[in-house]
Amino acid sequence: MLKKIWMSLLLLVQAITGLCQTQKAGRPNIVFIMSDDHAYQAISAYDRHLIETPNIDRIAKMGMLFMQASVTNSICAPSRATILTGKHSHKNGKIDNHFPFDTTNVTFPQLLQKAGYQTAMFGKLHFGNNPKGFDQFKILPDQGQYYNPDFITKNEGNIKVEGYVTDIITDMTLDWLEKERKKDQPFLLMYLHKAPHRSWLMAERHLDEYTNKVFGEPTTLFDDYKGRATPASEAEMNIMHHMAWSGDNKVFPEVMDELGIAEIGFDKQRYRYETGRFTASQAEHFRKAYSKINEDFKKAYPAMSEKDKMKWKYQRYMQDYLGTIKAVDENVGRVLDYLEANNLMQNTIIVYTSDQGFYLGEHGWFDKRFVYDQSFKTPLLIAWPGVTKAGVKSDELVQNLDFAETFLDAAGVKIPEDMQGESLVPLLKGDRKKWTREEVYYHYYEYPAEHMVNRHYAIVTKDYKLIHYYFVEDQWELIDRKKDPDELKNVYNDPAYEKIKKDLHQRLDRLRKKYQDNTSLSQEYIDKFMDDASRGKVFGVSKEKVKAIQERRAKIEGQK
Ligand code: SGN
Ligand code: CA
Repeated sequence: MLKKIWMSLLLLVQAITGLCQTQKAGRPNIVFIMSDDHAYQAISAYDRHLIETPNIDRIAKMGMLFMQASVTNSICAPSRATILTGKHSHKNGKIDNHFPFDTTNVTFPQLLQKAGYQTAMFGKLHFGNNPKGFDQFKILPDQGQYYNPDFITKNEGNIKVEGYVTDIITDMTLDWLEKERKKDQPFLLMYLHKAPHRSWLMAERHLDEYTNKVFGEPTTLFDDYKGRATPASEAEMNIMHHMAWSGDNKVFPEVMDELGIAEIGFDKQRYRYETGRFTASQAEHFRKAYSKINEDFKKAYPAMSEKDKMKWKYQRYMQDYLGTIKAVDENVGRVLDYLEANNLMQNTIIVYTSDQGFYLGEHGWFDKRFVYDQSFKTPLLIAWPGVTKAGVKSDELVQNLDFAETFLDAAGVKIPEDMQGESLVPLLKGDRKKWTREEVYYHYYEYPAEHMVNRHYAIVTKDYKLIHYYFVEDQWELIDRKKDPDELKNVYNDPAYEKIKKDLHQRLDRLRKKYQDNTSLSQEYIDKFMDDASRGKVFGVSKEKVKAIQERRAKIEGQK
């Protein structure tokens, strides 16, 4: 009897070690976690002053925290296209949120799938079409909804799920890991949150806590946009002037009527649309949580100065935005716990990132799009237990352009020659000498569009940014990143920077040649975009605005 027990124990130990060895030696699993508009300022591994995110921080504790990770084009769908294709926007064709993604592009999930990976995607994609190369997917249509969201699914058609979006995406992810994951195959799991995207509706369980918090203001909240090229002052993303009272800040429509406040921008319908999706009990909870804020606001509003209003809106913005992040952090914790409990940590690359950064009141702004730090930079935390040392920081200039090659490299799959990034595997292995990049390239296109950020391209080094706004004006900006970390001063015409400027111009030219970007947007594309914009088909732009832009463009075209 005793012998029998010993024998079975021995067999069990052999089976477990055997399993561990195959997993260790085999190709790594990839868990790619991405949220939407998550600023690095709102992750405690980077910055503790706004929120504690203990679960996201676990990834940095297990691995590497990238301090200078950035995107090539700070907007949602283009960033996702760059991630999947390993190419700059002008090469994969997805230059803005407006036109759909070209599905003839080759993406890294397709290549991994072909190489024997099991692949799944849950959450936000925002491409206007379904992802290729996935054995399973459940994605949000377009931007998706926070409460009781709809999903487009591979096998069940379109479904509506009751509950809170961040929890639901996680449930789907855990469900797949538990029930569909094939234990004999490596997997790629893309777990993609909608939060903390605008209009910032937090989960019911966080309402009471987060609607009562007070946050420190950034020093540039009252930026006057002087000392820079004109696009900073022309952008429509100022918290005071462009954030919607009801649609964003949850002032009840009847309170606005009572106070005679006009809604800002095109968001009049949104509050009703979003809250219209609530179940009766969700609606009641929401009402209750925001009642006190509305009551206090009603009393305070008549005596509020412009400055007071800005301060009030900033607090409201932070409460809601950070409230949505609380649920992201909790849910990331659930997934990490699952990986741990199921012996999946050892041979898995875990990435946490965002599709871009976000302004949390810096320069008085919300939203992104500019190459100025808070939107250009994006959080990036990577754990690869057993391969990447725990708790290290990297200052290298890595980009979302590098993911595709990193994952293919880690999986031992041949990297297509036309991909434009670099594998991060050497950095993750601690082999810094193999990493030689000293500058990165940026190009933002979506204009005229919501938030009205001019088209621009730039070279960014650790010390400087040289930026060219070219579409309606011909303007250059030079930022000294070390001396002016808040990016308040354009030193392009300062004689002290003459040599630096010349050098950066040459490097920018070389970079544009290397990536094959010549900026001359095809006339056909411009006509189509402007035509759509003037017919109200580009979200957030009016006919009048398009006309004014056409006139300014005609002027600079005439000057050429
Ligand atoms: C929506 C938001 C914008 C945001 C874009 C793009 N407006 O249109 O504020 O810049 O998405 O965001 S909203 O009133 O509809 O919330 S992205 O992350 O998808 O690129
Ligand atoms: Ca985004």
